[in-house]
Amino acid sequence: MNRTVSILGSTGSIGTQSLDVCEKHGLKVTALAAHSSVKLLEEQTRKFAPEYVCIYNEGMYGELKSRLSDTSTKILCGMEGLCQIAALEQSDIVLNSVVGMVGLLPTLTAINAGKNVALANKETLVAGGTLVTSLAREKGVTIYPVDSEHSAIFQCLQGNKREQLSKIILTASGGPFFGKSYDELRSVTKADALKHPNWDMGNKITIDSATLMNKGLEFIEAKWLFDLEPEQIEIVVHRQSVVHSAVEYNDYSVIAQLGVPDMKIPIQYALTYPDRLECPTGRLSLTDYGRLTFEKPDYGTFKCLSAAIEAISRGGAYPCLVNSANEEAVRAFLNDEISFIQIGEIVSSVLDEFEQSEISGYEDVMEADKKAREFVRNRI
Ligand code: MN3
Repeated sequence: MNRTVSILGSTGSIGTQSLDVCEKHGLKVTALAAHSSVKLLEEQTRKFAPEYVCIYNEGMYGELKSRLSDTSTKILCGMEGLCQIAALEQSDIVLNSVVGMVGLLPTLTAINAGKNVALANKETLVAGGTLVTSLAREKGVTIYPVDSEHSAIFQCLQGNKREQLSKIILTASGGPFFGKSYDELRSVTKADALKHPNWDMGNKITIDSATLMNKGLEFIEAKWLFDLEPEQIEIVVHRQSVVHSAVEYNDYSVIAQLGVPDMKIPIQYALTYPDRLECPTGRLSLTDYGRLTFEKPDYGTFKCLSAAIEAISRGGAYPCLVNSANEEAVRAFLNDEISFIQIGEIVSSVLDEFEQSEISGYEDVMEADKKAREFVRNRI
């Protein structure tokens, strides 16, 4: 396939799988960026020979430069490098799979440069939803969702009239603690939380899946991507992760997208849209599964989920505040500074702590982000 791609976050789980897709279908990789995994970034650079690479962690710039001194790849670093890669003239599509709020500025930069974006960085839309969607409309660029649920919805919208959509059904695996009571969650350890039943992902998103914050972030992401009211989004726990999400139209016809739980399918569709090419995941066998189940989420136990929905219903800076508070709380949990249930307590408390404020520019997002992180650090 004749398409040129830049990949931000190339050494992470989505990044490495994206490179597999590029290799399999002959997409040209023109730029790679990683946070701090110098060794893997070097390997990727040798294999794909991009024109540019960027290491976000500036302290590792020297090491990367010496490792790649025998190549012709140009080496960049920091946020400036990330943004330079996001706006490269020669790329047709920018895949953003950076972890966290850091991904927002590169997304805005790519859109501003008229690039289509394959978006795997959910914090981009959670924190800067208004900014990102209005800029994308203005620049006439498309955001292709990489997240499996949003890719499913995007796929279910193909060939139908958007204005006849009545709601979406966002499926959730329920994470490793589905069915547990709030009291039972008190004794959860880091090792328990890092085990996910269906998906193999990075640490941050695995914890977010255990707290169901991930589904809360996806709820907000869906609202922005598909221009929905919060009331039009229903979350359904579906333990098998086979139905990746569904949409309901005005005639109550429900269309779902199904597949094996493997991120390669949505990654590939985002990169090769509208083509559907062979994917190395293998076929879905419904009879191997036999039964698919659907249940309501437990909003009382999984406080992060209810907090995220409340945040987007209130609007303004609240989604950004809960997201940043969550990033800080997850970091603290992974550093053994707080317990599992404290993540939910901290994220919910942001809703009581902060007054309503509006987001009218990038600075407002940064300001809200800073305030939320300070608030969390002071509580730990
Ligand atoms: Mn997902």
